[in-house]
Amino acid sequence: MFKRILIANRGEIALRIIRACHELGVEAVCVYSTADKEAPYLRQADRAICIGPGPAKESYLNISRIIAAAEIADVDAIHPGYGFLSERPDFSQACRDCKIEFIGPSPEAMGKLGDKVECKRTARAAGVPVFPGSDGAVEEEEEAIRIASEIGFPVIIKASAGGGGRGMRVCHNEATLRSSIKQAQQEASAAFGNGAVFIEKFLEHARHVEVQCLGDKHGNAIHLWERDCSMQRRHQKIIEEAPAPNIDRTKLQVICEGAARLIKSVNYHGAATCEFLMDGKQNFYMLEVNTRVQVEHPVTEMITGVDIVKMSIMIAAGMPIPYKQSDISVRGHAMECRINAEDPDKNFRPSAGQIKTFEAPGGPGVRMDTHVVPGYTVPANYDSMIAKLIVHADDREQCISRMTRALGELHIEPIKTLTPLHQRLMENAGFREGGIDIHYLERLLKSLT
Ligand code: MV4
Repeated sequence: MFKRILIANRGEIALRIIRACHELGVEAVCVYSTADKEAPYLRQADRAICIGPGPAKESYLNISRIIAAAEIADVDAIHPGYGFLSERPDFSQACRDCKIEFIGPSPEAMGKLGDKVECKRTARAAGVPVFPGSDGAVEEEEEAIRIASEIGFPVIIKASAGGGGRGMRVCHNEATLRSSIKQAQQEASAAFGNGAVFIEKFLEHARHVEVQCLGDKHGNAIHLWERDCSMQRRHQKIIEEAPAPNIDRTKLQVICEGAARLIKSVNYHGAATCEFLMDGKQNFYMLEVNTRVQVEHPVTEMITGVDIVKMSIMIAAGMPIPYKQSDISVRGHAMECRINAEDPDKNFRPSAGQIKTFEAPGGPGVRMDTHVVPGYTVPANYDSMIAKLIVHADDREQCISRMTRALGELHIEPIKTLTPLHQRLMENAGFREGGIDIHYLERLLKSLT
């Protein structure tokens, strides 16, 4: 096992990784920007090193400063968490060049899965279903028209280097497709330094189901079943749950096994998530692979009992995954509400400032992942997520009751948070029936104004 790890992140995930380190008997070194210098989680670390000012580009996104801190602290490995540098092959490569273990995939595996065209090709080869569309990148207008006439409208143009909803265009007819293709290439080139775009069938009403996977350095790959993340707004998930409600388990098993096969086929090391869309007939199509630990990993931890962050560290240290696929069973139901410092009544405007009252819920089946304490000031520089409230119960109905109870115990003042929205959603009939799609929340919010 490593002696010392540097955590190239901040906030709740930095604290989550500190905790995993300490349970493994590993020292945790945090880096921080001046905007985070008073953050109390830094005192849980064995050492904290300032790497620059508040703007992320000058601190949490600055590879040379983070590597310098890693050299000064003499760490064996770096955990990137999520966001920031976590999906950057050049960061994984910089760690390799400095003989520091990157806790996550190799730059090669990351690059292969991060490129959507390449990822789709790899998925197809592994027998994982993807949307019908172009075989690779689309160069010419005529080629795009030919493919669209084969698969039928609507189609979606996506940037191969895009992801998380960036660089996409939906086309409902030949005229818009013709006028969009060159624009999409130019936009992708400007935004990602890679103008490659591809086309696939566009699915109007879909659920977002993703599969948690782990791969180790001994050729083992397993899945930890799925999560449903359909409750989202502008590509920001706000509620995630596991198992995904009202889906045939046999079908899910096929998809989960496919996801594990895919990450095995690229010799993947660490935690990965394969994202799928599901249509109204329970057909699945893979979208992309996230090559990191995700925000919503706790819901999977609650239903499987597997510590995903600990696993990511053990795998990087060269240890085999201590589970066979048949060891992974699902117990009960788990749900996560993201507590963002945003005002849901003011178009989700960020609500930064000092938190005076912070009372966290507790009791059976309740987990609160947060770095916030009373008196904490939410910096304006970063993501607005300040806590994740995760609950676990025997079934979905009891899980919703437990979440309702826990939300009632959560008091954060005077800043605004998503808490009242979550309380309404727990009472919402459509949500309670478990049949929501990726546009549900936006439709609901529109109907309320
Ligand atoms: C799609 C799609 C419909 N059809 N692809 C958005 C994020 C990126 N991962 C891919 N995305 C989508 N791809 C096809 N062929 C709809 C979306 C999409 C979406 C997907 C997951 C979660 C939320 C979403 C919100 C809008 C659009």
